[in-house]
Amino acid sequence: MHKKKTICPLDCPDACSVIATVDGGLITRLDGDPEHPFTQGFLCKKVRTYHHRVQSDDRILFPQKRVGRKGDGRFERISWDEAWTILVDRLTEIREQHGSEALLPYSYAGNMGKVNFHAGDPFFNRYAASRLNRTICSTAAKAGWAMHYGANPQSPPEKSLDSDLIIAWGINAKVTNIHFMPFVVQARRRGARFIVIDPYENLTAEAADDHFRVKPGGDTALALGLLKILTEDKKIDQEFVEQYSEGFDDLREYLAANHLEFFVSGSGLSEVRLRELAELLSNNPKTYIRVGVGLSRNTQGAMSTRTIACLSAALGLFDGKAGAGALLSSNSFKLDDRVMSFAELAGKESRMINMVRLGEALTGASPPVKCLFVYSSNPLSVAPDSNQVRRGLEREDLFTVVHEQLHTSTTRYADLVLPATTSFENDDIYLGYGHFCMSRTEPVIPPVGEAISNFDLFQTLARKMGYFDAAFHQNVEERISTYLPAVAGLPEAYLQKDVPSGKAILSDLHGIAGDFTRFENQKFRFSVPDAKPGVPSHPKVTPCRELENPALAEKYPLALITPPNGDLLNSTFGERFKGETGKVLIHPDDASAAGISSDDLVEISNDRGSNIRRASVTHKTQPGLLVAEGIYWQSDCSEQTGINDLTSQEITDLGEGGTFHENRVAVRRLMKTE
Ligand SMILES: Nc1nc2c(c(=O)[nH]1)N[C@H]1C(S)=C(S)[C@@H](COP(=O)(O)OP(=O)(O)OC[C@H]3O[C@@H](n4cnc5c(=O)[nH]c(N)nc54)[C@H](O)[C@@H]3O)O[C@H]1N2
Ligand SMILES: Nc1nc2c(c(=O)[nH]1)N[C@H]1C(S)=C(S)[C@@H](COP(=O)(O)OP(=O)(O)OC[C@H]3O[C@@H](n4cnc5c(=O)[nH]c(N)nc54)[C@H](O)[C@@H]3O)O[C@H]1N2
Ligand SMILES: [Mo]
Repeated sequence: MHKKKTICPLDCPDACSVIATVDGGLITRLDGDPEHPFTQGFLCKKVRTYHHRVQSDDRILFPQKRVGRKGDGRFERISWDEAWTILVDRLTEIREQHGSEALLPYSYAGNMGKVNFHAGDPFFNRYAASRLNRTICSTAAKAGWAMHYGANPQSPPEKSLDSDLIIAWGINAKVTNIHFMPFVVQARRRGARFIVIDPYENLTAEAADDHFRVKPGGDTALALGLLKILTEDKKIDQEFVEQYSEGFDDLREYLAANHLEFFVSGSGLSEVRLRELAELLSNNPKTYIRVGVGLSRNTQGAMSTRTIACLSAALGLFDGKAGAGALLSSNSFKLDDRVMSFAELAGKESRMINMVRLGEALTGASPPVKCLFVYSSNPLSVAPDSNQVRRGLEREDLFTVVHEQLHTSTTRYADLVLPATTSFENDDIYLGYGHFCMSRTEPVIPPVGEAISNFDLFQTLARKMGYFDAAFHQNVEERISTYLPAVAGLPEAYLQKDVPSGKAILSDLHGIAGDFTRFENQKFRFSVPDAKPGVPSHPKVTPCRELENPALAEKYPLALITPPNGDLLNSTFGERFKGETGKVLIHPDDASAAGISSDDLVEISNDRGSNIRRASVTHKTQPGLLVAEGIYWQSDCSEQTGINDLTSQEITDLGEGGTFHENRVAVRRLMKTE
């Protein structure tokens, strides 16, 4: 028996260091690493049992080809030799007959290791395939934030230890950033207040001192209302504004030109509550705001993070004082991911397809997509408008390859399924985006069955396709060595000596993070006139396209948000809940209007599709708002839909992100339970 450290590969800000106990070649136990400053010795409930997934009977052990109809999920085992032959023949034929852009790669965050995340990029560039715009998660939030704050490193989470007020804004930290919570607990022991700003009382709000129930998409109005009160009461940090920022006057003029009532009504809160929050902020210069991506998943989502960045700056939270700060995504190391992608192999720039619009791409792109190559993603469940994605995947003339660890909702539509290793079987490097550490990892166990990593898949495929560029001859070690010099913030010592697997390396940028007094030649920009045509230069209330569409509101009276729950990581672990509908929270007023009681099966629907869930009638949500947590898989019988049958392919105001939390729907009771 021995122990070995690795890093959790899941897409989560915490990027935990995990201690695996290995006995007889099998992982028998996983624990959080007490030496990692953010993991602090504990794991979330999903990852404590992750080894059961790694060693599950459901693992795909060999390449397989489809024998039934698309969607049936019937496959037969083939050899890797046959798999390579099929791949090379089909990819060559598709390029000859339809051009290289007929190939669309589709990948996201099944594995956040830098090597494996980007492993396909050089191959697809060399083939000159359509490029995938990977916008499904946080591009809107980040684009909004960066417009005013720049790409500077943001306030480290440890700063909250000295805070008097901690705000979780649009983030369900107890579920999605659980290792932030010990900091909150410690600060509260010292007397700090912890508040949550969220449309519903999520698990984090339940544990907080107060919950401000903003309306979905109402954050811009809320933050501007707060700014108006604070500016007029002379409670903003004048010194920071004068010395370390520019453009505040434009914003001040806009605030003065609008009545407080305008912002109050846009926020969904009462004026009394807004003033309470303004008072809390002005009484607590040591405020730390943890900003989530949840508030950016609507058509004005980037504007929300823009406004919160501006509010934080006006409060002086970026002047380096103890206990003050705001964190959306740490930017702990400055990276140049292009080094991993080998863009120069492409020759020409091929067309870009937004991953949020996969449904559209598969059913209507011109020239058409003829091959979809999926790895590290489960698009049938996670991409919006699943109905259209499914119609695309059903196309007989589409050749679909899925490289996966176990059969998912998407593999059912594959022509070729290839076995993928898990991170426990790979080398990689990982960077946390909710803290300031990075780590190297080595395999904990050998590959299971005939599984290969993303990296080995694309290196081998490239050579079989006759690509002999230097990039395709690198091993993982060499790929990492190409990359590391492009990583700013990496301690010099790291490059010179061996660092053990899973050990945390703290970024050199940690000391200056979140502190404009220490950024060279950088000012916080409250107003950015030259950003992009059509984008307001300073924060401004602008309506959400679907939620605030009056014609739609008449037909579909309720709003729906679809945030994660604690059992799933996006759709990963869906295999543990096959056939599960998931719950939908509904306010008692809406429930009684529709004759719905708790535990009734209800159908939620709109023009895009429908999804059946079990009702939970509760004051945790607000009137007019349904909350459906968790992306459960569509079941093996194709009748059972997923939550993304209801979500739209509309994109955000900046960053071209997904709008998973902006949906108009209707709801009806299906049957009474005994
Ligand atoms: N257990 C678990 N952890 C996860 C994930 C998971 O699926 N499960 N997913 C991971 C991934 S990929 C990501 S990107 C992160 C995402 O994690 P978060 O940053 O927490 O984002 P979301 O979970 O989308 O939403 C967070 C909260 O935003 C709220 N929200 C929705 N609309 C609005 C709004 O208009 N305003 C405000 N103020 N709040 C709003 C939702 O109600 C929800 O409570 O979590 C990661 N961690
Ligand atoms: N309704 C709704 N939809 C959402 C969201 C939401 O809040 N609401 N959140 C969105 C967000 S923030 C995100 S980030 C996306 C996430 O979307 P995805 O990145 O697709 O995430 P997962 O559902 O976790 O699927 C990852 C798949 O990759 C596989 N995998 C893991 N590691 C590897 C590997 O090394 N190689 C290969 N080949 N496969 C691997 C896993 O088995 C899993 O099936 O979902 C989005 N979809
Ligand atoms: Mo995400």
